[in-house]
Order: sequence, then C-alpha cells, then structure tokens
Amino acid sequence: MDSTQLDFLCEAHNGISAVIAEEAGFKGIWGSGLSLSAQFGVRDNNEASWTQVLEMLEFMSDATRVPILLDGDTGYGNFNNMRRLVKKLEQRDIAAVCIEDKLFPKTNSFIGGQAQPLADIDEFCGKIKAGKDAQSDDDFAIVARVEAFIAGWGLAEAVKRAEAYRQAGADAILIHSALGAPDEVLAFKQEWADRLPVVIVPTKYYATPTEVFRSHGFSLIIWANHLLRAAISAMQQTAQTLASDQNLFSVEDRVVPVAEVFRLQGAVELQEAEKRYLPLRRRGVQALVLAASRGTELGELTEQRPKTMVKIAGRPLLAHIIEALNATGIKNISVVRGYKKETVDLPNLNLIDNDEFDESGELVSLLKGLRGIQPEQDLIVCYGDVLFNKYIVQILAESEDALAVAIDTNWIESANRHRQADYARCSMPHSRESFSARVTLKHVSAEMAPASIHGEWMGFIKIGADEITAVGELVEDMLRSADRKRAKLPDLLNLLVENGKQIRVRYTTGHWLDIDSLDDVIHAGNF
Ligand code: SPV
Ligand code: MG
Repeated sequence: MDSTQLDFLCEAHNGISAVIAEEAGFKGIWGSGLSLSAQFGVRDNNEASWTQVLEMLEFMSDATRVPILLDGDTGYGNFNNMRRLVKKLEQRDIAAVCIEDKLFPKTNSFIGGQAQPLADIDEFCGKIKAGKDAQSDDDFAIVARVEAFIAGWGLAEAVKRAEAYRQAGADAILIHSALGAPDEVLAFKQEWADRLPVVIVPTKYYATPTEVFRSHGFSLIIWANHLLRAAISAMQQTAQTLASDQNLFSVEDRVVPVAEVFRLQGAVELQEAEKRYLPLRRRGVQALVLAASRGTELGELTEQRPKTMVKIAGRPLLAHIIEALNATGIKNISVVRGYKKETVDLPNLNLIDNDEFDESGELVSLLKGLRGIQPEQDLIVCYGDVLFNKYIVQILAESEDALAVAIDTNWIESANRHRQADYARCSMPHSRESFSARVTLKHVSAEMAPASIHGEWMGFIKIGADEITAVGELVEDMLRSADRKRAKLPDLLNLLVENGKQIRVRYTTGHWLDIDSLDDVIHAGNF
C-alpha cells in the first residue's frame, strides 16, 4: 500500500489457490469474502462463520510467504468483535484486514447494492480505532472500505466517510464502485488526492486499461474473484465432459497431471524430511534381482527362457524368489533381465533391461539396476538363480549396517560337492563370540586356502539407502577400466573393503541353494 508504484493483489480462497497466486508473482493475496464463501458453497452474506473463514486463512497463510489482506466484511460484529478479529488474524500471520461500512450480516456489493444500508459513521470509526488499538504488530494494516457509491450516494458522502475513517486511524481507503466505467473511483481519487493510499476493485469496470489507474496514482488494484471464476469454468467443463463421455480420456489432456498437484502441495519437501527424520526401517526395503544371464549350464532348459524362469516344483525360480522376498515384507522388487527378456514377465515387478547381457558381466546388470531403482529405500541385491529361506534376507534387511552380506558357515558341503563357490574370509570366524561381535568382511574369492575360509558368500548384499549412490559410482568406475568389464560382484566387495568400507557379516547356516546344474534343478524340487 505504501509503495509509490501501482501494485496488484490476486484473490485466493484456499491453500492451493493461494500458492498459485504467489507462484504467479503476486506480491500479496486478497482473501475475498465472495470467493471464500463460494468455495464453501454458501452465500456472501456471512453464512460462513468468521472462525470458518479464519481457519481457511490459516491454510492460506501456512502455504505462502506473501502478505494476505483479508476481506473482513463488516468485522463480523461491533468494535469488540473487530478487536478479537485483529488479534486472531495477527496470530495467523495475516498482514491486513479490510472492513466495509455496511451492517452485519452484509450482502455482496453487486447484489442490489443500492438498497443496502450503510453503517453509522461514528460507529464504524470506533471499529477502526478498536482494531488499530488491538494490533500488536506495527505493520498490521486496516483498510477502510467506503460503500457510499455502492449504496447510491454521491462523491461528497464518499469523501466525507473516507476522511472520517482516515482520522480514525485507517491505513488505506478502498473505494468501491459497481459501475461499468471507472468514473466514480476516478472522481474520488481526484478529490481525495494522496491523503491515504487508495485501493480499487475493478471487477465491474474491468475494461478500463490499467494505465488509467496508474496515471491517477492509485496504490493497489485487487483482482477480486478471478481464480474462483476460472476454477468454476474449468470444473464445469470437466464435470460435463465426464458425465456425457463416460471416460477419462476426453479430459486427461485438459487437466494438470497429479504430479502437479503433488508439487503444489510440497510433496518433495516431505520426502526430503522423511530422509532426515524417519528411521530407516520405516522407509521399507527393496530388492534387486540380477537375472540377465541365460544359464547355459542348464542346456536345453534355458533354450527358451533364462535360468530365472526355469520351473522348480511347477513355478519359475523367480516366483520362488519373489515369494521369499514378499514373506520378509519386501514388495518393491526390481529385476534386471537380459536373455529372452520377454519371458521374464511376472506381475508387479520393476523390470530393468540389460540388452548387453551377452557381452557384459554382472556389474553392468548391477549398474543398470542401481540406476533403475528408488534410491531412498535400503536395498537387498541377490541373484536370480538362488532359492533361499526368508530368514537370510530378513537378517540383512533388519541390520542397521550401511553394507552387509550373509555368509554361510556350512561351506564344507559346497567344497565337498566341488561346486563353484565364493568363499569368504572375515574379521572373525563364526563362534559364540561372533554372535555379539561386529564381524566384517575381509575378502571374497573362488580360490581360497581352506584354512582361511570362514564361510561361503551366497550372493546377497545389503546396500543401505545412503550408500546406493556411492556404490553405483564405484561400479561405474570399475567398468571404465577395460580389464574389469567382466568383473563380478565379489570383485566389487573386495574393492569396497580395499577402499576402507566396513561390510558387516551376518553368519547364517544353510537354508539356501543355488541352481548351477540339472542336478540342482531336480534337487531344488525338494528344497
Ligand atoms: C469480495 O471479493 O468479496 C469483495 C469484492 O468484497 S466484491 O465482491 O467486488 O464486493
Ligand atoms: Mg467481500
């Protein structure tokens, strides 16, 4: 109001319209009585109580940073109600209130304005004084709205009232007019000069160029109800189309995507806050299954499908993996597929393609996987050809460690069967003491002297949400060097250890089976 240039307020009537007005660049918001009552579906006759208006204003104030000028009608009562109103508005960070010199309950100025009685001048001045005395923030402002023209009076009455309100302490005058031309407000401004800033609401004289108001020295223009009216026409069109066409297709391109709704609500801020404040467990755990390779060792069985889709006891191997993951509460499951990828088609999976599965190693699959998952959830990585009891995954999922692996203490059996296995050396062998100790991984290798072996790594890695990006970058680094193109997950684990990362070891015993041969497939039916 005090600025030397003409400024503008845009109407808003709830939190989201206030955000929209602020984003459009308005320096302030008009809490329109007409729009606030209309969005409640009631008339602009104080049918909505003042506390209902106040509550909506609180949402608008919380959602924005620009000042809000409330259209406070007549102050919702006498001087005493006005005092309380000002106090409550200040508590909600509302910058200013406008009161009009009519009687409670008021009627909108554009509905039979000529028949509307005006307030007694002295009584209205008392209301302004009471409001000014009640404010505790010097910047809070009271705008006195002169309805003399609306009620059919002339310029003299309008100026007389405005002067009385100025002397009572008003910070600005809103001069209202229902004419289709700006004659009344221009005449008022000429007579009034610069005694106080003057605010106008050109709803009816909308065709007047803004330049006219600027050159006459008005302070503030209020676009009083246009977001409400825009919303009404959009809602009417959409509702009518939906009712007649009976499909969503007809309207989809004419409405904002839900993502835009989330943006206006500030959904991103909440996601960031969850990262800071929510315990990791509450964010849930996800799984990434590496299943791009064919599994040539199974011969004919994998001619038409990759190993992960070979049937065990009547269902694809992958279905068993999903079932075990689901049983631990993991439902967000991503699968990297490559060979005969179209056959990897189980429902409710985030499918990630590795089309270079033939010429690349498993690190490429891992990298594609890490890029295709949600980085905010802890991750369990496993292979697509392993059957396991759910407790193996559970023990990793529940661990607080940023990096963890499950190590099978029952490795002798693998060694006896002369299977290809990845053996692990850890900071401490499995024992009673290791149960409460913080055992970490030292090295993983297919070649290890039996005396150094503490167990077998089964292919499970837990990567905490906070480590996912770093692990992804390390894998990217590894893939850049030519001799590591076909590196495997154990190479990654060893590099992480070399880089000083603590990889927590969780010892388990048996209860898993990887499918490396036809014998395994047959055996797995009994698993
Ligand atoms: C409002 O927006 O509620 C106003 C302005 O008071 S008007 O409707 O033009 O009276
Ligand atoms: Mg109003």
